[in-house]
Amino acid sequence: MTNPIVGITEKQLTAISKYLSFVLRHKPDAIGLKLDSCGWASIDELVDKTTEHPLTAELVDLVAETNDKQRFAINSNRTKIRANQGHSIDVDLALTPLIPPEKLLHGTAERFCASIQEQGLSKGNRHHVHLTESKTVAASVGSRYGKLKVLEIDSKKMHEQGFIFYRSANNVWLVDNVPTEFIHWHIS
Ligand code: HQG
Repeated sequence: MTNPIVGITEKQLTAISKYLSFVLRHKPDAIGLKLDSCGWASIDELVDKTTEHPLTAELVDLVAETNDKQRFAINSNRTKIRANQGHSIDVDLALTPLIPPEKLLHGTAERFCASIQEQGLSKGNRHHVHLTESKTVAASVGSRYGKLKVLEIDSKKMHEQGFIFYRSANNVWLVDNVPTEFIHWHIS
């Protein structure tokens, strides 16, 4: 199968993914690549120093985005890449910026909606606004505060505009805030 975006096969994508895992998790030295203390490498530098695959920045993006286990993270301005886990070299991962799905959900109560419509979703006392892929989770979170309202968030658009998303170990998506223009009100 050939990928229409860059004309590359799934098999080649897998080979590049394995190569990136090797370089970013274990042996950046093998190609003379420098990682920072959090494991990030410059995509330009990675592309420049790679000789065994026909690597481009677009291809790095594609591999990171399509990887079955989301092994890689790309920063918000798409200049850096790192492996999300599995390192044998010493890096400090903390929370990993991730590419979010196209839409995420936020469960809230109807009584908060006028304020949310005005100010967007804010994190309040928490470190982040909490979002989920699961309608069931959104419903149970929102129902804690009154009559349920589930909001749909344009997370892909937010990501494209530079918002940084994280996903906790238990699959809660986290973002600093959600301005109103990314919120859809039509569901539930
Ligand atoms: C609302 C639980 C007015 C927001 C769950 C929410 C979750 C606004 C409430 C995690 C607003 C805050 C978080 C605005 C947001 N005006 N209301 N501008 N912006 N709100 O509990 O998302 O048990 O702090 O919609 O599973 O409900 O803590 O946030 O209704 O993942 O581990 O203000 O808490 O996990 O409520 O829940 P919360 P949340 P834990």
